[in-house]
Amino acid sequence: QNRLIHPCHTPKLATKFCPNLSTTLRDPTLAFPNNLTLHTVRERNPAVWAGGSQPWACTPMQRVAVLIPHRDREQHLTHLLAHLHPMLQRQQLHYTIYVIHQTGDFMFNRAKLLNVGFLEAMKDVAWDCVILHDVDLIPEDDRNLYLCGQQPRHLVVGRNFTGYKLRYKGYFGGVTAMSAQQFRDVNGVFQTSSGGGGEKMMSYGRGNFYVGMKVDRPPAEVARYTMIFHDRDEHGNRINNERVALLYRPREVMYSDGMNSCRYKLLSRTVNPLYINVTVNIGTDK
Ligand code: UD2
Ligand code: MN
Repeated sequence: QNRLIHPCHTPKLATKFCPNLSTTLRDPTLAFPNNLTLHTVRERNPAVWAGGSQPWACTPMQRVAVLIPHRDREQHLTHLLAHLHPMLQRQQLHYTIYVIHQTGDFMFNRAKLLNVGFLEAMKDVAWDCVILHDVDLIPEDDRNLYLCGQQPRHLVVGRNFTGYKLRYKGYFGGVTAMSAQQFRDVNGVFQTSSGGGGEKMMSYGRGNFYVGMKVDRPPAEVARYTMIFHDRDEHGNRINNERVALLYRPREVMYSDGMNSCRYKLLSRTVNPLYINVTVNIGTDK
């Protein structure tokens, strides 16, 4: 028995696959009340169990892990969970949300946390698809399906902050969907490009130029996000001035810097109703 599956769930009932487009989609309500608590989010999502859910009426084609790198953004996390859980249930997905929390106050390393998240999530279930998700981006349209495709998918075409326009063609930041196979093929995410945008271009470059992958995006009217306002965190996530140089590193680096070089100390792993929390010390080494 898989401990991530709700004990009342009887998969035998669901003999048919879920339709390509769920019939329960609707326009989500975008509200960000200051006093929202995890407790309230929990009450509003009674069917969520151990960080996720799966549909009762049908069997989805993919199992999806949502990986959220996190430190000191509790309020963002509450709002994200408040929006993601209802949407992912309406999309009739089999999913679990993982929050990968970096301890200490060394430079925040989003890329490395994503590699950790992938490795840790795979210990639970052989997920078919991983969604790499910023904590402050709220999807505005239910039709933006959190599923993987033949190519890596970039789910953010536009944000409220950028007038809902794609910033540049190679943009691959914010929220992306990669099949487990695609993620492994590119050895996860470059860790040395942490702290300032290198990795969002690098992982695109990795897939695009080295392994023959191209990036897909949903239509612009669907791939819309609200970014919750925040100041740039100079200490935690400074702009990496080397990022352009990093882009031109030789392709060999892909095989030496990434998931296979990811060393970390797992400090705790807790199964909460709304997410699985993985707390790690990733040290200073990149
Ligand atoms: C951009 C990208 C992001 C990533 C980053 C460079 C967009 C919309 N986002 O984010 O995907 O490429 O540049 O690394 O293009 N975080 C914390 N605590 C911190 C710092 C970061 O939890 O102290 C996490 C959190 O999930 C956050 C993400 O890292 O959403 C990206 O950091 P950011 O939101 O401070 O930076 P931003 O918006 O420039
Ligand atoms: Mn942000």
